Amino acid sequence: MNVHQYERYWLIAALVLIVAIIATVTYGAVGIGIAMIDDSEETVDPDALGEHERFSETGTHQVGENEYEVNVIAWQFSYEPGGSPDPPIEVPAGSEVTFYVTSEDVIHSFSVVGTNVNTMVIPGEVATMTVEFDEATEYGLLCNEYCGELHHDMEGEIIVHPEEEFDLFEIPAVDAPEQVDAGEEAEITVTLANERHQERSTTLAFEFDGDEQREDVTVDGESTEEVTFTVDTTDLEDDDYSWSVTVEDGMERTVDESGQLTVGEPEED
Ligand SMILES: [Cu+2]
Repeated sequence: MNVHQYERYWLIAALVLIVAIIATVTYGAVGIGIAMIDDSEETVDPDALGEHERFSETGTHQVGENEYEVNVIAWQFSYEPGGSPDPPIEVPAGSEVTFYVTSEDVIHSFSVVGTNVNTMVIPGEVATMTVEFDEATEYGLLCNEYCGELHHDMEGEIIVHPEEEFDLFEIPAVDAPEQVDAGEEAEITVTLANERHQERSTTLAFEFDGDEQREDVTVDGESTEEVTFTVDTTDLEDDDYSWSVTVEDGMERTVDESGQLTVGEPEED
């Protein structure tokens, strides 16, 4: 069969186009790391996130030298953490961060403004993304899926701190008496946990009845230190006094605990 030369050119051009289209679609689907959320991995019960191993501990956790995991719950109409009333998501620069995001109500999205981090967040499913943050900066967080009447208010923030300023302090326990007799000393022992893998230093500020005591503490990586503050009640009248203890970490995060101390006989109701 004789095929005209021009016809042959057109046949070849059409074949090249078909191959190019298939290659482009395949690359877009699997080559650049875009994935659909599916239930082949972890599924969660959106009504019981408080009991879930991962989502009962929302926030940033260090899992390796420079590796962190951030667990986030999206809800109508904010992110926990990330959006109000929760604090922003905070991670250190020079780190590799894996986000695990789920929803407790309807479909949302987790989109980091100005980056290609953008995923749908589906109740029952866990969206997972690993991102490298090289520099200290701030990113906005947005919901791109219409999720209800206050969808336009659904936003948050990711703060990337300089590595040397990044702390993960917690106060897991405070041992404090509820009552002391007038003239006695009261000892308040604060347990400070450093959840970073590196040794970190900070200052604990203890406030009692308007007086402040400060104590510098250094805590090894992944361990705790106990700091005891002593209150002298000699010059105090019988009354209820409140105390608070605050960790002054390198960030604007406020980690604190507070309580009450009764000096003298507790008042009868
Ligand atoms: Cu939303």
